[in-house]
Amino acid sequence: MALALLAAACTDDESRAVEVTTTEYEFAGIPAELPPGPVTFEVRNEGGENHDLVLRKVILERDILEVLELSQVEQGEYLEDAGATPAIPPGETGSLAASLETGTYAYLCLVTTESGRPHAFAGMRGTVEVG
Ligand SMILES: [Cu+2]
Repeated sequence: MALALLAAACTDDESRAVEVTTTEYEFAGIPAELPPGPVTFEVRNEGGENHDLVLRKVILERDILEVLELSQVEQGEYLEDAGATPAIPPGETGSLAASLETGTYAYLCLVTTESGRPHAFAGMRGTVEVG
């Protein structure tokens, strides 16, 4: 126990790493549950189009696709920005560091298809329970 506490105290800047891959149009590797604390999502784009990983904390529950149809201001009532990777080109990687708090997080890809809709609508979305 003492050892565990010591280890925890010494790992302030050592964040949990989650390896994520993106393809058209899905994320792989993001668990349904994560413990609170620092985490780094290492995202490798194995698809043929750009992708990103956007993380938002859920403030008020509502279907993510409905929320995405709202204005930016209205979206803020439901989701709080928790970080994002840049758009990642095919074959490349990007990372997203966040400090998770207890609650629900939504993740999604906001790169748009030719029709102008974010990839989230094509399936690149999900939630993580933190606690
Ligand atoms: Cu995408």
